Amino acid sequence: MAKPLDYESLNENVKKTAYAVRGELYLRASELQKEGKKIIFTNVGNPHALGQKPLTFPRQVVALCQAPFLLDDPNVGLLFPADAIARAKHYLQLTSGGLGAYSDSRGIPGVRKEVAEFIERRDGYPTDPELIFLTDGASKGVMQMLNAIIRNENDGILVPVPQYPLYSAAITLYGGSLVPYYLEEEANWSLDFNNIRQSIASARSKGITVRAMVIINPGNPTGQCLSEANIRELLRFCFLENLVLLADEVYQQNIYQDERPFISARKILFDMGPPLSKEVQLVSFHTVSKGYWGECGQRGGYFEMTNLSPKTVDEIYKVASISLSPNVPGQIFMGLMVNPPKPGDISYFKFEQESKAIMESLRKRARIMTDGFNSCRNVVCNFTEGAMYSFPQIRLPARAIEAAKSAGKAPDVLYCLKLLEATGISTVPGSGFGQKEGVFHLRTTILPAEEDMPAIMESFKKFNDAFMEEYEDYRGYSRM
Ligand code: DCS
Repeated sequence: MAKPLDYESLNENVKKTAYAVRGELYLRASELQKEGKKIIFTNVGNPHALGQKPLTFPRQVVALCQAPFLLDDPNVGLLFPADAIARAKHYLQLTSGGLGAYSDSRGIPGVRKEVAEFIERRDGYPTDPELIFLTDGASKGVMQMLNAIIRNENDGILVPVPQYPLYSAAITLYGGSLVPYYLEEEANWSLDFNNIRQSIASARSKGITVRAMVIINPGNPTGQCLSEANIRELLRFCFLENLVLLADEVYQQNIYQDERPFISARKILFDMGPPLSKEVQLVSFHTVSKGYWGECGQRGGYFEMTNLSPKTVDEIYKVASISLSPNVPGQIFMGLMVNPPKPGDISYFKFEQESKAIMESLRKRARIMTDGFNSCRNVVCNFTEGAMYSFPQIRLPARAIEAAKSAGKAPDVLYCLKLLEATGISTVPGSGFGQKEGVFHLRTTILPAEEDMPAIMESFKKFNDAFMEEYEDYRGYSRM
């Protein structure tokens, strides 16, 4: 008889869950690395792993919080600037026993207040710290909300395709149904409401109750920044269709063009006024993992809830309490991110200098990468307007598609595996994010060091053009 934790008797939802960012390509890359091959890990948006240096000020503050005895050292002022010392004392006072103690399950009240002040400065509308929960990265917040929404397999969540697989994975894990809506690649990955209406209608005809809609803005893996008009229409749509909007805004600092600055869904909702501003349920997510912080390993995040009833907030609090407390150092990083040094502070100049240098370099890298892809045979790529990724479409020759079929692999997986073997560049095949039938992509981050970028793109081009040479024949390509 199978034991409870034997593979055959595991929870089926666990077995069904797929997460491509650490999938087949990643495993093969790790193997090759063990064999001594140099791998360029562009499969995960993990900036520090690719050499990005941490910002000085937040690390000084957290170092002091972690080692509070340094604050009693008479030489502390020689090692740390006075504003970092003051801020460390501020956070230590907000905790009940320092970084080694659990906090409230929603996070430290004083940090939630700093987040609320940030949201008000950003949007021009106040919020209540009681509606903000701190989490271990945005991922945990997304999972908590999906868990609260999904009741059974007939509950549907509208998710953009291509999407970041956290959504597909968590929906499967909680036993709900993913209802895909396709982003329009030809229109720079924008939302097409006719298409969304069709998705909803088709789900309903199968007995699915569509309850929530996810947007990722700026987009992962697609890199687009949604226009204000698009988000307004989206909010109207959620209002009419009675959907809670889950706004994944973790890349709000990562903007590489000036035409469409980031505007939060929450600001647009309040700008629209009643009845929408009082009715549409919205949960917005943010993190310390992205932006010029890139502090992925610290696991800091928050979500903010708009138009949720106090009884619902209490239930979400109760469930958060099962995990006792989000990671406390992560909470302090969040406090620092939403409340960085201000003009006049001792650390302001250095902080500005460091953060601007990172942003300017990311902007250049976004350009080098998109231009590089567009210079390759049978590759087309929208400009990375925001976030951390490039998502080129690869027009695969019919013969390459056949070769993949006979190897029992998806065609884009075959392409990415060959790319990895030939160049060491570790990407994620588009099929891991979802894409239209018969169309192929790959995702790479724009995070390798700026000085390494031209060589990486050259090596990609060399591989791609040779691949096309090898597989092209008279029968044509996958469609655009
Ligand atoms: N939402 C989106 C859209 C993301 O891309 C990520 C991480 C998260 C949420 C969760 O991040 P944290 O839990 O760290 O806050 N992106 C992954 C990716 O695609 N590559 O690296 C990580």
